[in-house]
Amino acid sequence: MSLPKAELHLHIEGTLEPELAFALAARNGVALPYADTEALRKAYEFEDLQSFLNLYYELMTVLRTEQDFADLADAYLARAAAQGVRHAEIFFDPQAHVTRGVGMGTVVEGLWRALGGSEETHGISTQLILCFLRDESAESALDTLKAAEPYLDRIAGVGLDSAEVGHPPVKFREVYEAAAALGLRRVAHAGEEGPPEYITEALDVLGVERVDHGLRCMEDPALVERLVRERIPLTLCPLSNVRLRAVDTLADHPLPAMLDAGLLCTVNSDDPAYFGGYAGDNFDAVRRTLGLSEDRLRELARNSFTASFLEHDEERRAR
Ligand code: ES4
Ligand code: ZN
Repeated sequence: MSLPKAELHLHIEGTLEPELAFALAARNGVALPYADTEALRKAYEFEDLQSFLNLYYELMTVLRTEQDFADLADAYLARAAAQGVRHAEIFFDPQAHVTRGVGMGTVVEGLWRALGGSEETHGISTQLILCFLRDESAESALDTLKAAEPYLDRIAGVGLDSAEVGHPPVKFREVYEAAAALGLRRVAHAGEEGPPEYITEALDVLGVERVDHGLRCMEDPALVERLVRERIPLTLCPLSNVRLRAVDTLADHPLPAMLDAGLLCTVNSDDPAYFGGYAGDNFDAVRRTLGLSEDRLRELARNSFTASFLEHDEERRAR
C-alpha cells in the first residue's frame, strides 16, 4: 500500500535489520551471540516491552561510527520511500550510545549524513526527535539534553521512551521544561504498557503536543473525551502492539473504536525490523485484519500529516 503518508513513531535503532546488524558487526569487529541472521530472527519472540528492549539494546552495540548511523538511516529511508512515506519524524536514543562510548556528535552527525539530504535522495522530508530513556535517571536526561545543545539545529523535539511502568512522566518534568525553553517540541510515549494516568501526566506535566501509543486511553472515557476535544494526536503502532502483547491479536486492536470515538489516530511502525513491518505494512495489516474502509485509510493518511510537526498546534485545533 503506498498512500502518501507521514511516519511519526519510528525508532531509528529499531530499523536495524539482521543483515545490516551482521554487516556492521563484521565491519567493526563486534561479536554477536547469534550464529547467523536466521538465528537472530528467531530471537525476535518477545513476551513484552522489556524482553524486546533487552535485544534492542544488545544489537545496538554494532553501531559505532558516523557511517554506521548514516547507513542505518539510509536503509530505513529506502524502505520507507517504497511504502509511500513522504515525511518522517525519527526518534533516536542517544543515552543508549553515549553510555557505551559513542559520542552525541557521532550519532547526530552520522544520522544527518543520511537525513540532511533525504528529500533529494529519497523524496522524504525528515526531522529528528531526541528521546530520553525513562528507565535512566532524571539527571542523566538533563546531561543528555546538555550534550545535545551543540546540535540543536538538527533536532526538532524531545521524546520519552523505553520501559514505561514505574517511570511516570513526572520524573522528567525538569528536562521537559528545559527542552521547552530551548524551543524544542515535546512528545512522549504514554499508555503503551503504562496506565491512562501517564497519558494525562504527559499532557499536563510535560506539555506534550502528541502522545506516542496512547492505546490505554480507551480505559478512561473522560480521557478519550479530552483527547478528542483537544485534538491530541496518538501515534499508534498496530504490529508493535501485537508483538509486544499490548493486544492479544491484531483483530482485537482498538483502532476502529478509537477512530469511531473521534480520536486523531495515526498508524506507524515503531521498530519495523523487530515487529514485522514498515509503515505501509502496518496500513496493509489494519486494512486486511480490521476491515477498515478506503475512507478510513485515507483519514489515517491525512491524520499523519495533520499530526506532524509540519502543522502547528493552532492549525491542528482549528480543523
Ligand atoms: C520502544 Cl515499542 C517501544 N516502547 C518504548 N520504548 C521503545 N524504544 C524502542 N521501541
Ligand atoms: Zn516507540
